[in-house]
Amino acid sequence: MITFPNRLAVVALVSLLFAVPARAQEVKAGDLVITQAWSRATPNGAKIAGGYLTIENKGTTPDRLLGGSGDIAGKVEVHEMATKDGVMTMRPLDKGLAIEPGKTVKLAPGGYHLMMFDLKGQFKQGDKVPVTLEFEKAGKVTLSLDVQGVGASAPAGMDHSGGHMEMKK
Ligand SMILES: [Cu+2]
Repeated sequence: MITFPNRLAVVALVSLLFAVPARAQEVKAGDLVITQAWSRATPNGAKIAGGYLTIENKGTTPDRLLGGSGDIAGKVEVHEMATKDGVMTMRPLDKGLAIEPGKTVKLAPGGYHLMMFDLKGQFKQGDKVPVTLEFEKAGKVTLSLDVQGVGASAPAGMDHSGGHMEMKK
């Protein structure tokens, strides 16, 4: 016979197993709708990680993603990545990333991304890492990044710890 608390434990375990990748979080901030916020598991001792998300501007005025913050990182910046002369380069967007009205901007591996520096701990698959984003108009928005596996959606050689990366100031 299964007692009630045990049954609860089984239900909790099952929902934990199946809930991780399935339910995409949707966060609204003013006219902005943010979905698919995720990151990747980091190697032990890693000090940097990328963060990815999709931002839709349903309003009629432009907004800008200026940066972010979080307890998990000493610093959170908005970066742009591009290939120049066969070398992957990335640079911080000092003026932020424009989110034009009626448009959807995707931060994804190989393009725009959040860059988290000075990590306070390891990201493990299944973790939900809270970060606070700062927009020029929508203000501060807290959401959590769903941590995926180490190689998730990453084209080869595009991770930040790779040897082909150059930091541009
Ligand atoms: Cu970067």
